[in-house]
Amino acid sequence: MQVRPIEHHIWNPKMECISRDELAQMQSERLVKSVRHEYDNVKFYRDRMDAAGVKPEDIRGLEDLKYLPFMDKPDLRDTFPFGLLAVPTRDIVRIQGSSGTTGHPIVSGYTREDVNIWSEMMARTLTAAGGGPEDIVQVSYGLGLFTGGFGAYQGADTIGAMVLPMSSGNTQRQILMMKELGVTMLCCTPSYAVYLGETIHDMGLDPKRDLKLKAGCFGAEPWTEGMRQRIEELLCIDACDIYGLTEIAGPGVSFECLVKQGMHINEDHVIAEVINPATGEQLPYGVEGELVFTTITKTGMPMIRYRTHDMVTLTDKKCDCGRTLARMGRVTGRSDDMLVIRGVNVFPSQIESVLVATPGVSPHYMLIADRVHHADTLEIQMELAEDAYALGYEFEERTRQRVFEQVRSVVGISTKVTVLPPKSIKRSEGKAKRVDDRRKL
Ligand code: DLL
Repeated sequence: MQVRPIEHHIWNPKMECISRDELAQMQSERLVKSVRHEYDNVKFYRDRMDAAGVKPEDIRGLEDLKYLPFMDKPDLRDTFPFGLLAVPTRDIVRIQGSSGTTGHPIVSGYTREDVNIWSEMMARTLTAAGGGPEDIVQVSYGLGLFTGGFGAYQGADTIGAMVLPMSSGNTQRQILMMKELGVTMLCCTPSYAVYLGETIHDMGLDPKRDLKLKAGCFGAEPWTEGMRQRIEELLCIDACDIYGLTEIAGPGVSFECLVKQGMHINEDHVIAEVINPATGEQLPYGVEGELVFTTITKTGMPMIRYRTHDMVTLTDKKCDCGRTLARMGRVTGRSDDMLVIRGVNVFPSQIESVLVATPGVSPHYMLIADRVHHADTLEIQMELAEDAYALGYEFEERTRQRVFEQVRSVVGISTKVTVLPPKSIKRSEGKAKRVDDRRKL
């Protein structure tokens, strides 16, 4: 759904529309310089490179990136909190963090310049979604250690918009402020956007009549095209995808423009590679694999070949918006979030795309993996929308059967499909938790 005619605004045309050749040259120069800086200033990188037999002078440009060793989340835990800093702590002006999947916190330290670069990335992001000084931006990502809230705040501040730093939670109050202030842009997780949209309708409000929202930047968790459609219909806006991770900067590492065909990667600040997660081999554009980032302008806590475990496909084709920055498609899953059920790889996004395409089904769900008599089981807990639920048992049965068959045909496994009454699945105000793998207990 395109709510308004597209007008492409570009925050930094010089960088966002740079020629691919010029970009490669710039990335090469920045890589050489940053690898030298990291080798000289961070023991971790020195030890890793020495162990791999690579010297900083071996890295002469982009083509030599493949010789550098990978790093991964456990390296951040092992060096927690300051072991990866490339500058003295007095030069660090901010700490942000994330809980990670296993609960041990990881933190990233930012110099003043790192914060400025991140703000620029988010200024590009909001501009690409149609934002400008005339906008009122509601930040409903958590403001705290999580990068979502501060990132969106900094970006909106940089473009000169009016910022409403709500943070997450207190949904009724969020909606009241959205309405009374005439908020035009919303930043939160896609699952929270759906929840906000449903609550707006439950409160008897009509987004077209009562709100001034035009667009939103939604990310921090995987979502699907079907989910985009739901959000656009519920809130009557353009919903753009936005990606990032604490280790690299925060939100804004890549962002969608209103063409909505993949997220532009801020390649003047990071080098993106896609690798085969099993072998580490670099893959060409157009082939799905694990995304790996190397920072080339970050001075506080730089990252070399950081494995994200996010599965994506890249393209370097120029976008209709005029940007030349390579684009990444939706994150289709995480190499570590993938469930293996009776030997079949299952990504939660596959199930989500079935659910959102089934009439009467709400986009809230839970997947429960378990082991019964040594065999894996997967239960899909889903909800019907209020009006569909009112249709009664027969509709419920038909829908259950339909989801069961669709999942079997798309994913290739039989599941137990449980239909719950409307609003019984816990709503999230931040990142939604959608998988409960009880086999790990
Ligand atoms: O989630 C940063 C962020 C905040 C991005 C707000 C977008 C909006 P972390 O908490 O470190 O940082 O989590 C990073 O979240 O590796 C992905 O697995 C996932 N993720 C982030 N954005 C998306 C997205 C923030 N658009 C991890 N689609 C990443 C799918 C996403 N997954």
